Amino acid sequence: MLKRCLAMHDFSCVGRCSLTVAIPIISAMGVEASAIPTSVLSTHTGGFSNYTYRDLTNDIEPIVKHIKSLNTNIDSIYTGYLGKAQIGVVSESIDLLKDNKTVVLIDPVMADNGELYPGFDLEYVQLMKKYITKGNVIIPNITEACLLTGIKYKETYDKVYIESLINSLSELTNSKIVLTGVSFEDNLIGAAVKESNDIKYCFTNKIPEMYHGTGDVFASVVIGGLMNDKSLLESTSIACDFVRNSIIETRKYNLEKRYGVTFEPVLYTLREELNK
Ligand code: PXL
Repeated sequence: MLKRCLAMHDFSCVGRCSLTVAIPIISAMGVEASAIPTSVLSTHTGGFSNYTYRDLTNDIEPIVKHIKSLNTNIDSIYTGYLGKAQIGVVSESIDLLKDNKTVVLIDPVMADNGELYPGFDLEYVQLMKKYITKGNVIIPNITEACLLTGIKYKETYDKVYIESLINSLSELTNSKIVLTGVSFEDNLIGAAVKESNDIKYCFTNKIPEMYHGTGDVFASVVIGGLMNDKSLLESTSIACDFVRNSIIETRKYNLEKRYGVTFEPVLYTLREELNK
């Protein structure tokens, strides 16, 4: 049977991120993408102003109850950007919908480049700290890992620093950890993966440009890989290369970075990677 992934994120109408990234990527990887939009924004909040915001918190529970009543398979649940008031109900939704085989991937979306995103505060960080214990896999970037562990954010670091972040995260949750945005050399970037006791790394060529939504692209590929029975390390490696390929593609069009990466023309590479 085709696997089904339930993605719970906001829906940003313009500016590729969250559900407009998760649904096509998960689908392209041969996995059914179901989705619960937790809010609707006209654009994401990074680099746009005057965006609209419709909170759908009160719709989540009835949607989840109906889905539950269908007794259908939910092979994975993937959550991303959430509002403060939503973490509780999303956490309860996971409890209701999952069984002992469901993979729960939590991306603790709240910060990047040493700073919280607009609208997030330290109270949110505390809620996220508790919420990540629900995950089988968590996928923070370095800034998010620092906020969760209380370790000071650094722009230049070594392996000891990265591994102390991961080990401190392991004290907060039993989940597997993918720490994104790790770079020890100018020309390479990737992720550190802790599946059991040891920490492994995946790297790809670094393209020195920051686009919006690449964290969502990355995590969507990871859950797609896992749903294709790839290991966490293999899925992370596919994600690293896919983000790089998407950025290379995007540069051809010279678009504003806030519109996200032009991943659509390279979606086919995911099938190739899965068939390897
Ligand atoms: O890409 C993460 C994300 C998702 N959704 C919204 C955002 C952001 C990051 O800023 O603003 C609405």
